[in-house]
Amino acid sequence: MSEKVINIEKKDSFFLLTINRPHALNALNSDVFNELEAFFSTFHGDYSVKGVVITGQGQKAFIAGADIKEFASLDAVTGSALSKRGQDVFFMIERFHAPVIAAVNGFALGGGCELAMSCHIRVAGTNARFGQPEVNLGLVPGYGGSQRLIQLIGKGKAIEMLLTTDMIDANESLRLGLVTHVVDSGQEVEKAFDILNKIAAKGPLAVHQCIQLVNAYFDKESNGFEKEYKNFGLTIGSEDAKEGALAFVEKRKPVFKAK
Ligand code: DAK
Repeated sequence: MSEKVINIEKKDSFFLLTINRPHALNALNSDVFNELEAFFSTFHGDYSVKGVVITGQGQKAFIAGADIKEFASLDAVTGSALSKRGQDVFFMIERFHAPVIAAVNGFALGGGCELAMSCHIRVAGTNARFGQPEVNLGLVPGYGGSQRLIQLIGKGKAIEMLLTTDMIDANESLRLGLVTHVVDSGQEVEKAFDILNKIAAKGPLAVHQCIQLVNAYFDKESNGFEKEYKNFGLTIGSEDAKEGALAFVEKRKPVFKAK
């Protein structure tokens, strides 16, 4: 059996996933995808899990892209299949029932930037660098980057980043909305857990449904407004919504049960 490439630590109702291939700047190889897929398929819908933080081992790189040494032998058919597989794993992150936060420590390039963008929230350390350098290799992004970059920072800046491959630093990524917080290098994970702690006190079904609604906006098959009134009905009929209202009236904190 191959050695684990993701350290998985349980911290109360949260998980910290650390991509652990520092010799390759945490580049994404097939083992990383297998372990991400196993983790997110195991815990999807388990409301005792209230959030996940993903980071990279060390302070140099979050993830410096897909493992370049692994995809040299791919052809059009196998490459396309692998791209689809990677996209599906990143959709699992994007659709997870609880918030997934990328704590970006250093380089987030290519597939690393794509993984960060599939997370719900991104926190950057001051040494973070984001980029999509695929065209340097004669490639296009393969894990959703060409779409999510536009969603997050808009067409103009996205196309410039994709074509020039220029990296942007933490402050520029904050200005563009690619990340929502910049903290001192080394404090990314702590900041991510602060955010998770805040969200963990909310109604878990409602949190899940907010994630679904935001995703629906970008899903061409979905009507987000229709989904919103349907989800509203689901949440207001839940035990948690009754508890939320009662707790407000009784001036106490609600105790949600994900029911
Ligand atoms: N893959 C494999 N190894 C990598 C790597 C990567 N992406 N990035 C770095 N490394 C390795 C280096 O080879 C080096 O290993 P040794 O030579 O020591 O054995 C070690 O990490 C340290 O890197 P450097 O010596 O280069 O460190 P520097 O500080 O000098 O430079 C750097 C840091 C991040 C600027 C540089 O390492 C760099 O430019 N790295 C490559 C960045 C990059 O181009 N990443 C790929 C982006 S394209 C696909 C789907 C998706 C994709 C591809 C295919 N299919 C489905 C087929 C996506 C592609 C991408 O992500």
